[in-house]
Amino acid sequence: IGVRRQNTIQHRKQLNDQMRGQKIFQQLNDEGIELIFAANEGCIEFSVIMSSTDTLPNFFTDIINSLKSANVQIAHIESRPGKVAGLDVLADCRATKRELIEAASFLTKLHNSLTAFSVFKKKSNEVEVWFPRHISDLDRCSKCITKYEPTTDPRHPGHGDEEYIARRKFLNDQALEFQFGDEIENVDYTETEHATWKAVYEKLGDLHESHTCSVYRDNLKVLQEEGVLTSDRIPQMRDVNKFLQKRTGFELRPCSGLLSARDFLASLAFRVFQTTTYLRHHKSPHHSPEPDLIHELLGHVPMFSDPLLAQMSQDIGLMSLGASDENIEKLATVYWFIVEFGLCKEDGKLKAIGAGLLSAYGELIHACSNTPEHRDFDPVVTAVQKYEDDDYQPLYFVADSIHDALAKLRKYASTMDRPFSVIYDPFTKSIETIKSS
Ligand code: HBI
Ligand code: FE
Repeated sequence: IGVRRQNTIQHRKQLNDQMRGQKIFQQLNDEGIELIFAANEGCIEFSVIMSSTDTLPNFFTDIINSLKSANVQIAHIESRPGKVAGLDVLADCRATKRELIEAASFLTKLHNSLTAFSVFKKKSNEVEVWFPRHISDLDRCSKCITKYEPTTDPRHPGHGDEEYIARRKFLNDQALEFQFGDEIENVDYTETEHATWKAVYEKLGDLHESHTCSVYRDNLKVLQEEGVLTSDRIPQMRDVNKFLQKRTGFELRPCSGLLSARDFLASLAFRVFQTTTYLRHHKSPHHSPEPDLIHELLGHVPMFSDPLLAQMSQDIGLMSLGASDENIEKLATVYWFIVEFGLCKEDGKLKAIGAGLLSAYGELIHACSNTPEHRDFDPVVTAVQKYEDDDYQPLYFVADSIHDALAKLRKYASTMDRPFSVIYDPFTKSIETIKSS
């Protein structure tokens, strides 16, 4: 498509002064400026700006009539005050070259005060989004978003505690240095940090039988028996990885805080879980406004040890690769309601499967009580549900089982449009794409 240059204001003024109606259209052609040229006469998508010194109702009616008479399909139309005078109307259309010229010709005949008719190749909506294609590309997926920073946010329990802030920054800087292939460095946790860990570990233990799903309890038991998770010491990420590798192939990778949903979800496609390394503030051991190591280890790790939950997390990750912003939002919401705050039914009782609940004493009790609303998990509905991220959820979704949630999610995946499908190769830890026809 040959696209003519946009009129300069001066050029428009000149047109406005000298010419009217039909002549403008001819002038544009006479100048050798091509309105539109396609290699063939097939339909083309384009945008057109039409300017007039006339008022909105007249001009709008004329445009619509002209486009319609010439069989031009309008996908979107909007108007704004003209740069020079009157009105500019922008329309996204689909037509052949012949139809478009006919529409322009109708419009110039109908409308005396037309001052410009400019055609642009329409920007494609399908902007190609970069995404990691090999596990090493995750080095480029560590974009953090700032939310609940102890440096600036008074709601953060560490706000104003310089020592805590410095410690958190030290650990985050160290995490940022991590690159694919590096050995994960052991962290020398302080006695205060070990004490916070122990306090949370022991208090949550009281709720395990009554409030957590069997997958969580079974895996936690193995983690404890193998000495990976103990109440006295914060485990090292390397040791946790050894365990996860043999269970589901998941691995933890250090990250420096709350990541963008796109980066965070992309890593799940490779069975990589980006993990914070700092701990919540010791004054508020049973609640953290942001993900911290206790949440990752006590909430997520036992669940990532389950083959079905691991598969479900990877599926969400694979669905996110190259997805539109809108679909990323939906997937992040599904992830939120199932992997972070999901419930299931066991023996007629509500039990937590979500890591956000499994690592938060207060909300775990709240979620399984009669106070909040409970609805059946259905990805179509769940994906567009608004959620609360600085208080307890007023609504939780309940799956029959993890198996059931996975089945529903896979069905949902097939409805998410993407111009390609992705295949994960676990041997090379890479992604292949196949263009959909
Ligand atoms: N970043 N580090 C980290 N940990 C999470 O659990 C996390 C995240 N970013 C986004 C996110 N979780 C979810 O709320 C979804 O948006 C994917
Ligand atoms: Fe989490």
